[in-house]
Amino acid sequence: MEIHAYEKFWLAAALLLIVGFIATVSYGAVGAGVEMIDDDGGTVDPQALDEHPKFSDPGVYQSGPNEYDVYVVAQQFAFRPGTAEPIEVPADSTVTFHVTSADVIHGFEVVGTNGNTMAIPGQVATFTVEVGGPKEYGILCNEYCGSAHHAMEGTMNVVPQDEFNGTKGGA
Ligand SMILES: [Cu+2]
Repeated sequence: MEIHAYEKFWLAAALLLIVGFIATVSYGAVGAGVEMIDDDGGTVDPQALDEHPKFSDPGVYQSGPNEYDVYVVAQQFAFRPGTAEPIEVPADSTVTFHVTSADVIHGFEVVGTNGNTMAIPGQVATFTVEVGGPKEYGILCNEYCGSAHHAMEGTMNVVPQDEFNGTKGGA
């Protein structure tokens, strides 16, 4: 069977596009610092967060040298901590977030980092962000959660190590 030269060309071009699409989707999924959230964080009772060892007093806990755990509760329409008081972490550290919701589904995105997850009642989302030098980051809710969703935001301050005010739990 004779295949016309133009047809061969367009077949090859279509194939190249398919390979290109698969490559960009794969890069988007695993490259570029993107970390998939799975069920590693475990579950909690959203009605009993005040009995949880960490979510009852959400905030920054030290887990090792330059390593911190940050427990965040999202609730209509604020992040604890984050909204009323900024999340404060020292520069050049590894920050693992544990995020859950006390009421409805929220989003939790640390703008400009790889930190971005849904906050689901009963579920703890865990992901790690490497922070560099001192900088102020915005935090956003990016799942529609009610009438004041547009105002649900917060701040994370990366401060110089010698200005860091310490953690909860005295670790
Ligand atoms: Cu929201």
